[in-house]
Amino acid sequence: MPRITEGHLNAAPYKFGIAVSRFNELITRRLLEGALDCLKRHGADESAIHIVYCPGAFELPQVARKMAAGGVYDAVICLGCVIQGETPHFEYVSSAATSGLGKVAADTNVPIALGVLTTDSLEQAIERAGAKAGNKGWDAAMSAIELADVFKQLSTKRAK
Ligand code: INI
Repeated sequence: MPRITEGHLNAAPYKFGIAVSRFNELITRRLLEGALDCLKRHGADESAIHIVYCPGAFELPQVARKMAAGGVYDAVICLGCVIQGETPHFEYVSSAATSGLGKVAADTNVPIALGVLTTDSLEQAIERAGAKAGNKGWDAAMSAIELADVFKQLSTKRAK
């Protein structure tokens, strides 16, 4: 019989950091609403959630690293929106954000949830921020709850 570890989707025991960028605020506000709704519906207390704003997606890894390094949060949820066409730097900003956040997760050993939309158009972003394609902020919060619990279980010694 294999030993199986699965995250329980109960947010109540955990503290969450949320880093959210202001660029494309119309969208990121909705991602934040989705993430907060998910955390609260899964039992998180408002006092266990700390929201930190930053200018754009490029800054998300910097804020996430600072938050993760403090040792306070069981997971950090990162929310942003990069839309192609708005900038010739699309590839640069989106890959700096995503690969930067991956590096933060690996370096700090704190679960980092990626809720950064990278879309071709504003319309696509709206669809993924609470319209017909769900809300990626909600999805990122779900990942954070699951990973917080998996990490807790993996770091708890058990009798053999
Ligand atoms: N930041 C975003 O979050 N999304 C974008 O689409 C975007 N565009 O289009 O440029 C963007 N740029 C700002 C960037 O993230 C930094 O905040 C800025 O370069 C200052 O460091």
